Amino acid sequence: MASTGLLKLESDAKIADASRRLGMPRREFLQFCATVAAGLGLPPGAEAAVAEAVATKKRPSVIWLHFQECTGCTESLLRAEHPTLERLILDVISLDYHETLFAAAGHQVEQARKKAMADNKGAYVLVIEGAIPTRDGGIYCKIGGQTAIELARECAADAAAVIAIGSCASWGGMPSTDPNPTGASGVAEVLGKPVATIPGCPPNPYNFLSTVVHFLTFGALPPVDQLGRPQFAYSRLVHENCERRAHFDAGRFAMNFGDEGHRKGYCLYKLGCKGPETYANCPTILFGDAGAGTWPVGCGHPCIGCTEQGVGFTKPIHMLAKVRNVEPPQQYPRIVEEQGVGATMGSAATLAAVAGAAAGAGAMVARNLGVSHQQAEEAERARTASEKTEA
Ligand code: FSX
Ligand code: SF4
Ligand code: F3S
Repeated sequence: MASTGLLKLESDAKIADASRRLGMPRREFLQFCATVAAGLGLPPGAEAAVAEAVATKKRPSVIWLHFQECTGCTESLLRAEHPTLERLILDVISLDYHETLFAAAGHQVEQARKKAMADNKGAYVLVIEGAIPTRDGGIYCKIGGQTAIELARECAADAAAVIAIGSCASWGGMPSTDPNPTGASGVAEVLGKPVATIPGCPPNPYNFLSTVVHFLTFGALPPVDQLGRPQFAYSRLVHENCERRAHFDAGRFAMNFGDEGHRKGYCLYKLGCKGPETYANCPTILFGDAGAGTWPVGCGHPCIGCTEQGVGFTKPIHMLAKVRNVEPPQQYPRIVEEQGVGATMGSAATLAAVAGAAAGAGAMVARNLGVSHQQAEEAERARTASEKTEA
């Protein structure tokens, strides 16, 4: 436990109640709050405020609309490997309307939405998943007789905050791919006002949870960039924190899927990795709490730029990325790294708490190269030798 504020809370009755409600040990609950606070880039001490807010504040009512999408955003929230995440998400919010998760259907559900909106007028959070078709009067997506345009406008009118979750809702995403027959558009464009966006296809559930926890703790959404993306999650290029970055700098590239460089974990730039022009914290926080390597590049696939308008679903996968802020060097230094362990949300929290890191603390965690070039060579030699022995 890194902070004295959290240590004091360990024996607090409110925290005990919240831990019981969530079915997790108190310490785990507090550590998770510290992790979220660090991921948000909050200053030291804020983790106690986050824990108190999650434990005691009235859960904000959330109206969740689905338009043009694959429901992957919802699936990624609910299918997280670690049960804590989905439990926390469902505990910190009161999900009063969600078409996928509601057991009821039809008029009953529409009434539930209207009631939640009336009961929480001006205080509910509207989450929109999916793009909004705008062509031909918006007829390509209708729910309960209303177009997605009408529903989005009606529900946004009395919302305290609007969050566009996923790339579809953020900027059109996959449904807006050329020639975009339905005129699929992002939420901000249709509402004509800025909204918070959490792009990604699907987006990382931690980024949604952290955004909601910020709202719960401070009554406002976290600071965002000019595209509405929370700065704590989208201020760094994937390329800046990628575990294969040392290979990029040293000029070691996979040239084909399955070739020697690919098997050794070399940089995927020449296979079309869009990490150098995509802003997201994927390599820092990973996906699904399932351990090291659980993100696209970690699994050996180039980043397709799923968070980035103009890159994901627009640029062909094999096309070389524009290297935004670091040009490839003319000469490559020899780099020999120690074996790294990789950063997790937990280690980001510890680092932030110890160092008192400010904005983007989570994203600033530089990951060591998991396996150095030398070690990769040795592993390859050992693998070849054992294959020969088996044969
Ligand atoms: Fe799918 Fe969501 Fe992609 Fe879109 O995520 S994972 S198509 S961003 O709106 O459901
Ligand atoms: Fe990682 Fe892709 Fe950058 Fe290579 S190009 S270092 S694989 S983000
Ligand atoms: Fe998407 Fe690239 Fe992250 S494809 S999930 S932004 S690594």
